[in-house]
Amino acid sequence: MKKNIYFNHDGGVDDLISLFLLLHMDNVELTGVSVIPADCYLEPAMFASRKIIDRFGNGGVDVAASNSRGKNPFPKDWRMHAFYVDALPLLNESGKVVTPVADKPAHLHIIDTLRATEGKTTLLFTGPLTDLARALDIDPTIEEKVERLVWMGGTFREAGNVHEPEHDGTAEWNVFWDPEAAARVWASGIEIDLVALESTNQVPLTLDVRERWAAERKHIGVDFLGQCYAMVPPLVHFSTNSTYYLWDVLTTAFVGNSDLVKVQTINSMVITEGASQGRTVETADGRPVHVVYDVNRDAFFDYITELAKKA
Ligand code: AGV
Ligand code: CA
Repeated sequence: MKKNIYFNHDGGVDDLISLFLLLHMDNVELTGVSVIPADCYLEPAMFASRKIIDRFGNGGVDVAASNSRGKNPFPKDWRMHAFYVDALPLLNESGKVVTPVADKPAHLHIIDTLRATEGKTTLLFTGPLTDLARALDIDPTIEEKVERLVWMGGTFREAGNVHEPEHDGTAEWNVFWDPEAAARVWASGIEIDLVALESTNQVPLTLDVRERWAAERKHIGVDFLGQCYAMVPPLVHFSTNSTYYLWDVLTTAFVGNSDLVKVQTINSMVITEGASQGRTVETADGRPVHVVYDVNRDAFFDYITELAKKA
């Protein structure tokens, strides 16, 4: 049986690769896609998403643009990545874009798509939760149509990945961009699976991975992985602020194959104010979230590379 998946992403290299991989999972029925301009610019991320669906999908899915705005903006350098993916010759060979833009903004598209889909849907979010928070405010009854939320976000470690003035470094970026949105979703009854930095730290982009994709580039999908991951900095000597991990790709792989990881339930809350805003913390009376804290790295890279070979 296929699982219904609705995918909301924010146009980073790993967000767009996630979309590509979802289109190749036998056990996934992709019901809708939306793009939020958090770690991207909206136009190139919309075009890249539609072109990826054109090239690798088989129709029937549209892409909604978000009009949500965050509290703490992403660095411009990172937001530029969507332009590079959108410009890849592989995605522009046909000279046209067929996949339609939805006639509603993302948060309303979520409501409509959940309602129009038979049964329940798993929400896969690889950017901030703003569109889901807004959807819940407008129509809280959509909760009954949600199987669970799988989110790339948060960490329960001392060290997050936000290195910004006026912040203490304890937050993960997708929470930090809009902490109130995360708190709103925490206040809902939706089951949450959190692919946190605990596990994504174990899947940095490294040179051996790049070399593997280069060696297997005769497969067009593996070449696509290699071309995309040529745009972002790998981990070589030590991790810097710009070092790239396969954050969202791990989250998406978890949707396709939960055997790759280990999960633990933690009661938690989201800090929305002050120097730790965007931090997720464990508290005894907090709401339970299922935290992916460990991954079989080799099995993960094998899984995504094999998926890419289906392209
Ligand atoms: O915090 C990880 C999230 C993921 O959804 N994003 C990137 C992934 O798409 C933000 C981010 C943190 N560090 C980054 C990020 C970096 N060095 N480059 C680009 N984006
Ligand atoms: Ca992302």
